[in-house]
Amino acid sequence: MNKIDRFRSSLVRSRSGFLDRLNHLIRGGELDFDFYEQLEEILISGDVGVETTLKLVHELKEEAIAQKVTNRESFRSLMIQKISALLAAPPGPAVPTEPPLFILLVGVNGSGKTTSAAKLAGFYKDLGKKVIMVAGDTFRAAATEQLEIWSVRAGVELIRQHSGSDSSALFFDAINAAKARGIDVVIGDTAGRLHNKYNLMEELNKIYRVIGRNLPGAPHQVILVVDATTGQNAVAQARSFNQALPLSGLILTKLDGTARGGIVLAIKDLLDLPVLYIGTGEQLEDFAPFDAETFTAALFE
Ligand SMILES: Nc1nc2c(ncn2[C@@H]2O[C@H](COP(=O)(O)OP(=O)(O)OP(=O)(O)O)[C@@H](O)[C@H]2O)c(=O)[nH]1
Ligand SMILES: [Mg+2]
Repeated sequence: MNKIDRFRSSLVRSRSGFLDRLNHLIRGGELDFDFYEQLEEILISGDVGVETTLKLVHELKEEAIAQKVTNRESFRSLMIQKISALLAAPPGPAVPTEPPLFILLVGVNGSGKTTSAAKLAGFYKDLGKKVIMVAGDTFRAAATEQLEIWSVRAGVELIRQHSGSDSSALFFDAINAAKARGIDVVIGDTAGRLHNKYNLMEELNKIYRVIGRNLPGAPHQVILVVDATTGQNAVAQARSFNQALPLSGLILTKLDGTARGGIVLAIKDLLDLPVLYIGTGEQLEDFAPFDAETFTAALFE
C-alpha cells in the first residue's frame, strides 16, 4: 500500500463514525434549519469543537446564501473548499542556510513522540538526508533503550547519554557532533510532560534556549506530538506548549484509532497551528506528511 492508500484505509475507521453521518447528511435534500442543526451536532461529535463548529457553520451558511446555493450537493463542494482552505499549511520547514536542520519533538506523556521521532528520521532518510536522532528523554533509562531500538530499525544513528544526565547538555553536544559530521537533519526526542506542570514547561524552554545558543535559529521546527484520540484536550495542550516555546505545528498520531479526527480543524482554527504529519499506526511506514487537500478529499469521499 502506498502512503495515501494507507491514510485512506486508516480513515475508514473514522468514516464509520462522524464522517459517515456527515456524508449521509450532505448527500441530498434541502438546506433547511434542521440541516444546519444536524450539521453542527455532527461536527461537534467529531471533535471539531463548539467554537470552531459554530463559526464554520455560520460562515458556510452566509456563503451558501451569497452564492445562492440551495441544495446539499452544492453545499458539499462549498464545504470541501472551505475546510481545505482552513487546513492549508505553509510549505515545509524553514530550511536553514547551513545544515543541520534541527527538529524538536515535544508533547504530553505517551502521545507518540519517540515513535514519531523514528518515523520522521526514516522520512528524511528516504529523502537522502544524513540524519541523527537525539535521545533527549533522559529521565527514564527505558526511553533511551526504546529509541535505540528504533534507531536500528530506521538505520539512523542515535546520540545518547546515561539516564539522569541533563537533556539540554545532551542537545548541546549533539549539535557539535552534527556539525562535525556534516549531518543534514537532527531530530530531538524529549521527555513527555504534562502541559500544566510549570517546572516541566520551564525546562522545555531552557532546552529551547540552549539549542538556539549553540545553533543560531535552531530549533528550526518545534513539533507538538498530539494523540488524536485525546479529543478536545489537545487544544489545551497545544495552547500551553505554545506558550512555553513557539510551536511550528503538530504531528497528529493514532489517527488509526479514532472515530473522530475533527481536532485538526479546531487546532488550526483556534491556534493557527497546522498539522504537519500524521501517524496512522505503530510501524515506521505508518506516517505521512499532512496534505490538506488529500485529507479533505478523504473525508468527503
Ligand atoms: N496505533 C498507533 N499507535 C501509536 C502511534 N504512534 C505511537 N503509537 C503507540 O503509542 C504508544 C506510545 O508511543 P511513544 O512513542 O512511546 O510515546 P511517547 O510520547 O514517546 O511517550 P513518553 O515518552 O512516555 O511520553 C506506543 O505503544 C506506540 O506504539 C500511531 O500513530 N498509531
Ligand atoms: Mg518517549
